[in-house]
Amino acid sequence: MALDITKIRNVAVVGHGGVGKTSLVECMLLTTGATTRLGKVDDGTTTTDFDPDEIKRKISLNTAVAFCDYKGSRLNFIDTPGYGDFVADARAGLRVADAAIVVVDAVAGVQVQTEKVWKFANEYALPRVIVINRLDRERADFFRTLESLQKRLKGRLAPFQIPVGSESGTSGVVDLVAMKALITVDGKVKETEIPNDVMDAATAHREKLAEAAAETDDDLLAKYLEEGSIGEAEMLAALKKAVLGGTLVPVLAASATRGIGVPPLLDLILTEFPSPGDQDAIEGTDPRSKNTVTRAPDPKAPMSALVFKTISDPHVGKLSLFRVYSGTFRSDSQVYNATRDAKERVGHLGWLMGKTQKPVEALGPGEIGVVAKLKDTLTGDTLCDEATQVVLPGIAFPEPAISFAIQPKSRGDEDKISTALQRMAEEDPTLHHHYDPETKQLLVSGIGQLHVEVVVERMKRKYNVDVSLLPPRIPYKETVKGRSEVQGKYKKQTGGRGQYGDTWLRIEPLVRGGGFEFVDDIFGGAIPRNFIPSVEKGVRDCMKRGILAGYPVVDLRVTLYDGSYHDVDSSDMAFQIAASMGLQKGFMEARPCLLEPIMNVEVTAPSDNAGDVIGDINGRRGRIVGMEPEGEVVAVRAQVPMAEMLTYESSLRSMTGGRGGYSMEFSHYEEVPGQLADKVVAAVKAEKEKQQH
Ligand SMILES: Nc1nc2c(ncn2[C@@H]2O[C@H](COP(=O)(O)OP(=O)(O)OP(=O)(O)O)[C@@H](O)[C@H]2O)c(=O)[nH]1
Ligand SMILES: [Mg+2]
Repeated sequence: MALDITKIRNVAVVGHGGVGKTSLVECMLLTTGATTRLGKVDDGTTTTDFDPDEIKRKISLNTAVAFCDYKGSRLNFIDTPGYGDFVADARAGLRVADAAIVVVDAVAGVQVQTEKVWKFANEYALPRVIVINRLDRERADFFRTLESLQKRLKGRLAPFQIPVGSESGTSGVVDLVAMKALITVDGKVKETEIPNDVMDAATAHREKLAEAAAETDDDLLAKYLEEGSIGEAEMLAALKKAVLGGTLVPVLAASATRGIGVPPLLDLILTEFPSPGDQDAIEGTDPRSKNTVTRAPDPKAPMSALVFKTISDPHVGKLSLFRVYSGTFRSDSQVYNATRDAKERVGHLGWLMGKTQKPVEALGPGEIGVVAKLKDTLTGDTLCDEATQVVLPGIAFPEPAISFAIQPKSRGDEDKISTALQRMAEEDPTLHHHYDPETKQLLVSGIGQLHVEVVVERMKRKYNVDVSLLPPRIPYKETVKGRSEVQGKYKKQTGGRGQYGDTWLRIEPLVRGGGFEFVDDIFGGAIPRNFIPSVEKGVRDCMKRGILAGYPVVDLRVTLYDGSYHDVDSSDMAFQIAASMGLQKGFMEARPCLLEPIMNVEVTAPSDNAGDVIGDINGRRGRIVGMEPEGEVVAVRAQVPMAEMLTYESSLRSMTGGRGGYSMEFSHYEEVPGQLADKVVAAVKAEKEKQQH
């Protein structure tokens, strides 16, 4: 039997890195009796940070799901990573949730990723609650943080609780709806009267909450103005409407590691957050007719489910985490992957408790589950009945921003590496890889340096291949700024048949991005027609190999305007060699130069660091093209040579105390300034000589 849809809550836990999301989920699991002891991130014992890489680094790298049963309802928690490199997972988690818990740190307040996940939650119009966590820390301040939240996040915020005590003396919270204190002693929560020292603050904030509730409804407002108060039940109902409509965001106080503030959070999830049954039917596309179709959250509707996470493990195989949107998904059945037009055999379905699966016969609408060993299914795919097909809106993933070359530590591991990368890319849509024939390197691209480092570690642990990470070879290109006219002549007389080819070439630059043009300007048969393609081939091959420093030549026009031949000794090969010799000579006479890739870079940093960020970009030969203040954060847009961005991640981290973030993408090619170009050329020569010895 599938669960009762009105008794399900799917909640994504999101926020900046290290604010206590995983710890909060852990505490909710213990409080509801789903677990019997409180796991700790620092000991590597939490339910949702089970991956060995997570345990080692003490941060979440993947979305994980855990559930509990609380007061007769099923709560599914989607614990998402907070670090910028893994934010795609947070977005996918929000996509399948019906509501979000946005966790912020009581010292740091709003941070870069807080704003990012806030925007994602807006995109999916999710009701949400903010939890100000880590209140027991030194310098933690609930009210100051609340103020900064109010300034930076758009939306009306209202505390539903305020803390009792401060910093290490934080002992509990005041519930402003019931006007009671919940004090935590030895991990157990006791209901008491409101202590005197927080009474004034409690009364003032209760007043504000009552106002916020009253303002949702004209009748209620009239009553409030007349009587000066409204009852608890009325107030909760009014607040629920505002929370569901997204016009009000409750703010709660917590210390996840001390078990403070958690029971009221659980109650709020039950009373204020929607169940999947409250959602409208989801819209999708019928892949055959291309018509828009809808799927209602009804167990009798045709089945549809969206895969939001794939975990691949060499031992267990592939696990697909999904949410059912309509109908009933059954174990031991066959489903249809409408995104890829593929049938899938389904074995056992399960509920997820971190890494543990609890087998279940069937999953109804709104449920979150896992299935093992689907053949073709990837993250973002829709599974449905084959007879009633639908493709649900997928999940948008960010493009990689940084690339590294990787090199096997032992010879012959190349095949293992590509298998490993293939598998890892299946579970991580933000991981790309390709072989670059220009630099002869295998490139791995990801969202940031940490992302790629984690990939390399995972490759070693899961697939048993050890690779080293090289800084990527910058894909420079070569071109000319001037013109030249040269003779390329190849003549050889050794014993029997000789070799003879003779060409005259004109070399000119094309506009940036102009590529290559070959012009045949031979009149009167100076070179027979059948050898002209040989000349072009000789030129092209030589351009591919590079002349100045071994980088491909671009933006060039080569005109063949004269030459001579020999009846017996001329051949295809002789003309190829002659043309290549001519180009090499002519290229060097036409003011050759190097081109480098320029990137569009967008940095977000706290306004206080704007000066440092801009100074640093200037120091990297960057051009600032725009700057927009966004609250206390500033967004700086710039164009910077790729060669200067290789170490940016760690510089930005230290400049901004970890609060800055950036993204970049390729823009165009530009000439490398003379002195730097000389250095690049010299380095290539040195490398070549080293290889020859
Ligand atoms: N003092 C204190 N420490 C906390 C609290 N909550 C979490 N921590 C600690 O803060 C650190 C980060 O906690 P996590 O639960 O891993 O935070 P997270 O938000 O899941 O981090 P990521 O998933 O990596 O983004 C750990 O060392 C926790 O023990 C709290 O309420 N008080
Ligand atoms: Mg975490």
